[in-house]
Amino acid sequence: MKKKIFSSAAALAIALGGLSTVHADENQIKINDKYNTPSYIIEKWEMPPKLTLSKKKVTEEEIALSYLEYQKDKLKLKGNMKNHFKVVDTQKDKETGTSHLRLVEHQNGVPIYGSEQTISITDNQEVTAFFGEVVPQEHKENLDTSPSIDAAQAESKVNQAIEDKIGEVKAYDADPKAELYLFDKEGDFHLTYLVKASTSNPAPGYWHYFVDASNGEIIESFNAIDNVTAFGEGVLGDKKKFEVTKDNNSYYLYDGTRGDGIHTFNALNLDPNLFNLLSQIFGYHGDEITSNHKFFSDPAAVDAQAHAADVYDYYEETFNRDSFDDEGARLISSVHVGDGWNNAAWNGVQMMYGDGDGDTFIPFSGALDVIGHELTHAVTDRSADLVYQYEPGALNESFSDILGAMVDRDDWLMGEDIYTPDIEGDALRSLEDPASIPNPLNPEEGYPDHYSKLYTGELDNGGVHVNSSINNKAAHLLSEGGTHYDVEVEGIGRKATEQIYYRALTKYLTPTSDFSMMRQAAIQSAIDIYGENSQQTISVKQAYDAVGVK
Ligand code: TI3
Ligand code: ZN
Ligand code: CA
Repeated sequence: MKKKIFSSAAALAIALGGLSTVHADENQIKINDKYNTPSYIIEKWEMPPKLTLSKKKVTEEEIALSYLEYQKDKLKLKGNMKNHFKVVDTQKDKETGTSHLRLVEHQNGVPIYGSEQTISITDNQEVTAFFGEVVPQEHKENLDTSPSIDAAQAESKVNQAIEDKIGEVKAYDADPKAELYLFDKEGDFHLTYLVKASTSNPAPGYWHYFVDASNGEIIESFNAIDNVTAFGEGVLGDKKKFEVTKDNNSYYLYDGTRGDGIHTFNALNLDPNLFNLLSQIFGYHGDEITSNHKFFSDPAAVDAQAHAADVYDYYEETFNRDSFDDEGARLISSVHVGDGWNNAAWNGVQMMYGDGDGDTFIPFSGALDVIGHELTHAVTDRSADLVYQYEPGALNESFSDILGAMVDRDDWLMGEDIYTPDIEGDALRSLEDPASIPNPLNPEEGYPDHYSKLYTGELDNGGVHVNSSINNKAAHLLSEGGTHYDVEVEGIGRKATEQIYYRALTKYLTPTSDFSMMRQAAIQSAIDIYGENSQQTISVKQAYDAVGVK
């Protein structure tokens, strides 16, 4: 026995804790508030010699149980420690020779969920550390430990609950398995079946359900999917970080941390019309995009995933909206739609991105404002639901441009990042100066910036991508101010502007709303938020006067 000169604190520790080798300066103990039992004990403890007299070499499990016996008052337990603890794992540390045992506390043979302990034993059979949580005798001795329902009943209950949540599960990745646990729900122990189930379709999940074994009720559930941050290079060669999921040893582009998830697929250059059909009718999105490491090498996919998360966060932070349906709907994107397809779209179910021909466009997911634009189409579908032609259609496009520009933050151009890679500074559309961009329906002119210049033909569903510019210009004037066709507008900034348009879209407008209703909805929204006589309300009227909308 190695002895030291005891400090008074060590002497006290011995007086309280009984006999064993104690090194004063190294001893530490922490007691948890919940049960008043140790969270950790650091000390050096050897098994008393009388117990080691027999010829047989003692096992590590025996040492651990003797140690627990020695600490049983602190652990607030009675009886044989063999009935309270089961060793579930032993790992021997090659360098130090120390064995690390993992134990689970039991009552009447039923494990207590979360009540686990680790005990470290050196190669000369000294216990050096205890960590964990122990539920004292008095909290567990009267618990009912015989189930009234069986495992199969619990499993079918959970199967139903998962399908209610994510839809029909055709095949589980591994059969759901029920295990009996005592589960502490807000301070009360319940005898439960923990059912774990793994799914990849229709939604990825590693589901954990606790089913009360006395009545079959689900008392707790969560999705313990393994989320990790991955990396990649975007379309513009910039470094991106985004959330993915680990499945066995491969990673795939599913972010389970936002709403019901963000998931990106590869459409394998399928024709846009065919892909659209398969997507809408069969729920086909393309191939899963996987990687063996945390680096993803498809720039279009990297940006689709990262930008969808950015737009999700924008809606959540700016409008407290949980995805496009405000109920966390999953954001699904497919990249590589078509062969050099020069467009992007929301098809009512998901986002579709072309790769561009490389000349006029590069892959559309590379531009944050494009993703903002597309997801705003989804928001519009779930709110004002503006019909996609003529004036309501132009407003539909305009909301996508306005909020897309807001997500992108510091410019008033649309698609500048993916448009004509060889030409600097140009864009598909400009909210600030629509007339500076050639009108695709009439290349002699720029986009209209006043109601008197409304395109009245039938191309492009009645000019939805062209007439949108009239409302775009009003939004720009409202935010930044300026004089337009001799009408002066005082700017109220982006923050107030986005709130006014979002409110108009989600609270006032309807499928057939036209420009004049848009003006009134914006006024009404400004009054709601800022008051009748506010500058914001006055500025809305000035902005619509300036573009000739009454
Ligand atoms: S829906 C949206 C997608 C997008 C957003 C694309 C932002 C780029 C940037 C969109 O505006 N698409 C454009 C679009 O569909 N069209 C217009 C119509 C005709 C006009 C257009 C303008 C396309 C300029 C290409 C270039 C179309 O292609 O049918
Ligand atoms: Zn659009
Ligand atoms: Ca932009």
